[in-house]
Amino acid sequence: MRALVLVDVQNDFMPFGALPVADGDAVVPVANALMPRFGLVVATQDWHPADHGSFASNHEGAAPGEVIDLGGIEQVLWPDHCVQGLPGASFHSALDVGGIDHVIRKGTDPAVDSYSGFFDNDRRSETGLDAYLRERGVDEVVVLGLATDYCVRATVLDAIGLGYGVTVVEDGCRAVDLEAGDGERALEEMHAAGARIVESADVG
Ligand code: VGL
Ligand code: ZN
Repeated sequence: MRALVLVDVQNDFMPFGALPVADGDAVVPVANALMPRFGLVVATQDWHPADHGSFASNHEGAAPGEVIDLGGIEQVLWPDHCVQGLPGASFHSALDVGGIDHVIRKGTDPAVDSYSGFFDNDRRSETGLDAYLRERGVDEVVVLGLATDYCVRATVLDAIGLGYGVTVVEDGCRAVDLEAGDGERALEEMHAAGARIVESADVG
């Protein structure tokens, strides 16, 4: 049994958002086209409290893009984004949210970030995604969304580690590319770890 996993298709990751991903809105029609082909569709939603430790604004003198130590883990600092209940945290208005069966909210603990849809970055807490999928007999996930080099990458690597068969829909992903090539390197890393990388036209 396979499931489609839509990663963080939220306003703040769109070109008009607070943490803009170039061409991020291009993933929306890809998601909409694939959803009807899946019996189960799960979406992750970055869902931060305003005092989240990944926000540069919560660290005196810090700027977005800097890397700090947050609870013993390297943390890139970001502009405030996906604040719980604010418009930036909503799914893109053109996303067919009626096709989503379940939403997993992550990044809710101010002390630790959660790029992966499965675990916080410190791996101490689970989001419930693994249990949700297992209860429904899912053994294969098809993943797309934002951003290739952060939340898609982390979700895919964790899914592989948890034993799922994983396919990444390349044209359904876009990267932050803080450093040029980060998105490409993330795709190579996911492939090397065992993910299949395909185009949406090749998803059966
Ligand atoms: C993400 C940076 C910060 C993502 C979330 O969805 O890839 N990136 N928070
Ligand atoms: Zn975030």
